[in-house]
Amino acid sequence: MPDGDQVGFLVNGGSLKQQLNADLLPNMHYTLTVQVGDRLGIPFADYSVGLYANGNFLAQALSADFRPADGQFITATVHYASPSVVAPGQRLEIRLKELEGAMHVLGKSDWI
Ligand SMILES: [Ca+2]
Repeated sequence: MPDGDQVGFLVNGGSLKQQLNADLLPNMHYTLTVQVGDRLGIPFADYSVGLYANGNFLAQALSADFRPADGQFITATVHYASPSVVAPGQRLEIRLKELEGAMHVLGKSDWI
């Protein structure tokens, strides 16, 4: 299992949310990395890893771009550059979502 401070397991259309202890700031470049694993011998379907602020979508990584091999992990990366002006008090949130049933996402997230 790769290093990280959050671990989750998704199956049958499940989703995970993690609200961060941080608000969206202007003129920032955010990088979120998530280790996504494909459980050995079990079919893998699609997932998304999204970054949100105050419930509003900012950026995401999709399984079309980051697809692990069977029994392996891959690092999915989400980048977001915030504009020069943002409304204050927008809490950042990570959403990890399985888009189809019959898959397993093992996610670990790290902020760089
Ligand atoms: Ca598999």
